[in-house]
Amino acid sequence: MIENDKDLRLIVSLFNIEGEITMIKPYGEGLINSTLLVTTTKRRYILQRINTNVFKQPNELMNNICAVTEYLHARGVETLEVVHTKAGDPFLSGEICYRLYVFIEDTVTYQKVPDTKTFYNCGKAFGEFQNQLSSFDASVLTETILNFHNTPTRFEAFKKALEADVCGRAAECKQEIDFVLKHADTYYKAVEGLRDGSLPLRVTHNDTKINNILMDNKTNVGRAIIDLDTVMPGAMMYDFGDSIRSGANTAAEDEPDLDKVHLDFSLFKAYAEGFCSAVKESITKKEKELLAYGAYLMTVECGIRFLTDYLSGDTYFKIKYPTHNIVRTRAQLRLASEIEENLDKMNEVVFNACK
Ligand code: ADP
Ligand code: GN1
Ligand code: MG
Repeated sequence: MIENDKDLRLIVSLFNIEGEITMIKPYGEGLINSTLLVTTTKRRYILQRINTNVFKQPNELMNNICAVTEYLHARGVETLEVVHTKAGDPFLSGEICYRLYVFIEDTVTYQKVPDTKTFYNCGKAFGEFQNQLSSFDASVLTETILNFHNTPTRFEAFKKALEADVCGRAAECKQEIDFVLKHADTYYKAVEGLRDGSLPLRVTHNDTKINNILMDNKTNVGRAIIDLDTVMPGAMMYDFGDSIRSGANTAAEDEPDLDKVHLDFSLFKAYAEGFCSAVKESITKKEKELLAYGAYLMTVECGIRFLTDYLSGDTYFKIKYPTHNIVRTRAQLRLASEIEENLDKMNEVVFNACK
């Protein structure tokens, strides 16, 4: 964040806030937007600087978020509440774009899953989110990032970055590059299913990390799904898969010691049971067959994205040190290969959970 406290206070004062600003400070651990906690004499807010390098159409992005949150709110679902500007706009646009949300109190966000029961609750909450949006008119949504989970397209972008090798980093990533190239024939199942109609197109969240869900700080039940920037039409497996990628890893997404990176099978089972309990009425046979594969796909895809960003000079994901993206890549590819080895066992869990 380049703005100083005085600038930030000025920015916040342009929104319809209650009370006088007492404090503004950085908050959260997202990799894309910059998030700040704003405290006033009356309540708390979340101020976000929208990453317009990633989200190139902030107007359309905010229209999506308003449409989805208003739809959920009208159905009594707790959701993000967009605070409009004093001029009546859903965000502050200009060279730098800001939006303000009401802070949802008495909740916690976990960076790491604390126990199986909490992860079961996450699965249930993300499954319910898909159900809640099942009648939402997806045609009003703009695709905020084109081909976001189109793994073959991500693979093409990787090959371009490899060929360009703008930072001369390819030589130090040989093993990772080989892995991604060798697995090329495993990337197509979701896009192919959506294209030929054998998989239903749903409204999906597409970024179902555990820190994108606010859990009640007393009951640990999912209260609100947040980070709605990537709510777009997609496949059910995307949401299931990205949660397993991020939550059922025994280590952090950026763990440098690969011996610590494993699929925690009991966490996988707990999430699958929670998610399937919510979608079992609507899930199709083919979706069921590909749910566990979705965990593999989202993990390998994320590895490809980190690797592409590393080869391109770290232009997309926020990094904390120069090799951060290759460390993240290694952890994702290690997890993906373990998931691949366990797919039969994982499918069995999904089938039982959907009964
Ligand atoms: P990013 O896109 O960078 O991941 P998020 O929208 O996920 O940004 O917000 C980052 C963090 O801020 C979340 O993980 C959560 O802890 C917190 N947060 C965001 N919105 C709210 C809210 N309305 N109420 C409470 N906490 C929030
Ligand atoms: C980003 O915004 P955040 O930190 O929740 C990314 C996801 C990745 C994730 C990896 C819009 O999510 O796709 O899976 O980092 N979001 C976007 O941690 O690219
Ligand atoms: Mg987030």
